[in-house]
Amino acid sequence: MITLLDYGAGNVRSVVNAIEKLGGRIRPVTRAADILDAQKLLFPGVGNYQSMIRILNEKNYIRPLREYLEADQPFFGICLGMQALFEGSEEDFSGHESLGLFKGRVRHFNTRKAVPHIGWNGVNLKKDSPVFDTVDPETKFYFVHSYHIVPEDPDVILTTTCYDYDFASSVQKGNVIGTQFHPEKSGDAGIRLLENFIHQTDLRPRKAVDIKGRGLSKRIIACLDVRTNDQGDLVVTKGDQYDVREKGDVRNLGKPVALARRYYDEGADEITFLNITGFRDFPLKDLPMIKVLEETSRNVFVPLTIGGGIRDYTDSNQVSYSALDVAAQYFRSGADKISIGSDAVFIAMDYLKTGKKTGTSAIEQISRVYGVQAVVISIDPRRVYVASPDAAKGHHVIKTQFPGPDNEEYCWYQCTVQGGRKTMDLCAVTLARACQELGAGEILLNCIDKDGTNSGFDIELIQAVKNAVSIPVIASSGAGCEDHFTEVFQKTDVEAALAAGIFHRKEVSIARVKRCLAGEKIEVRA
Ligand code: 1PR
Repeated sequence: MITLLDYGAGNVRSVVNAIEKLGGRIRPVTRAADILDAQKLLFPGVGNYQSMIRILNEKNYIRPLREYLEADQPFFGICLGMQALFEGSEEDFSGHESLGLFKGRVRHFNTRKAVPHIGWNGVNLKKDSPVFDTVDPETKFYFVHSYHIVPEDPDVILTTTCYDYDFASSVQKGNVIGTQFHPEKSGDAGIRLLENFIHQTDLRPRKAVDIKGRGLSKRIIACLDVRTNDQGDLVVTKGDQYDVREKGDVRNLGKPVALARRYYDEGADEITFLNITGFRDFPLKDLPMIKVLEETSRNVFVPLTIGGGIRDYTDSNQVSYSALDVAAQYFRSGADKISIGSDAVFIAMDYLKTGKKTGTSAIEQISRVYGVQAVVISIDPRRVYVASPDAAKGHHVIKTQFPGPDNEEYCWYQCTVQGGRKTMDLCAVTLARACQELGAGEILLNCIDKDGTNSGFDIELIQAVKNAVSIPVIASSGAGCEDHFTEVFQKTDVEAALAAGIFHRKEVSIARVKRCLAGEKIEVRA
């Protein structure tokens, strides 16, 4: 029996699904006494350290947790669940009591690389621990965090990972284990780690070792644009420059859950669902998408992002829901990140007009509760050609290598909302920067001109946005062959590339893309 400490933030569904898949049974902690009764305690934490520690204090969990840990009983802390073992965090200004089992604090990444550190990275193993039994040393695990632990005692370090510099990526003392990475999101290797935890009786490390792992991978993301067709079926569709109809009908490329499973099996590093008509529906009434997440997360153990319709909403009975309510439902259903499209444009325009953060926008609220890494901004820009920089009226201008129809040498990228139906007086570069300031953790950069064309990513757009922000950027739209992925990673510093059409139509497999990248010495997850 595994006792699960769920303090109510983020996606614990995947952990539960993984344990149940392994034949383990879960008992949730509902009162402090359940902690002391546990045989094995699993503490998955996502989001914000301060709100986690506040909740642990409010529920009077600190004292029983300390007692449990000091008795060297089996414990597995994931992400914040590991950070909580230390004496405090730079993310916490409240002065609340932490567990303090290990000496040391949690610090923000001090790097010029993109933060959050998101993606599949290797580990250097320092101890021969039963939890790593049967795990290939070249294995990569999924990380998503802006803060990392700095233990005072090097003896507690189980693994280190390199992100610009080496940091402690997991710890172990006796039967108490904590990982910064998410085993429940790390495919088969992560599942094996959890399996070792639930099935081994003695988890204590046997001896010191020094086994080197690999570096951070560029991520390959499969994207599923989902909507209801005219017959009322929820289908994966795909547009050409956002037009998803062919001879009047919505293109039907398959079922969302089955297709996501296929991409997981084929080695996708992440899967993104975009509910493309979410701008006119209300997600909390749109139960099929919630069901899609619930069913997908049962068998798919890589990160899931969901977008479409995430905004404040008042229903016909005048009941109001916040974007935070919508996001919370998605996280509970198995999503790891939410993606905001149209609403991000409105939020950014308000912010740029006043120069003030209200603290109430969807971006600010969701990142405050769930952490910046949980908030992706999906940008849908369209290229606008101009004869001179002045004609762009203050928008970020690019001197393009691909002149316009009237030989214009300059262009800017205009934001759109409602799936490209409405253009706005804002450019993609300014939107990305404003959203980062408001607390977004990643940019999903589409391009309407390129979408579905198979002509390659828009390198000029991608370079401009990547240079403007310090959060990770996912290049999207236009992939037509494996060389396009090589091109985008060689010509820009993006952390990930996303494609839809070529994967749906089986023109190129994810494995082939990765083989091609590996051949060009670009680090990928095998
Ligand atoms: O505005 O918050 O409700 O979110 C709606 C979301 O739906 C946005 O993220 C928006 O990008 C997306 N969306 C809306 N309409 C469409 C459409 O296609 N008609 N899809 C749409 C966006 C772009 C990518 C696509 C890549 C790669 N699709 O998702 O997967 O362009 O395609 P390719 O590899 O085939 O070229 P909100």
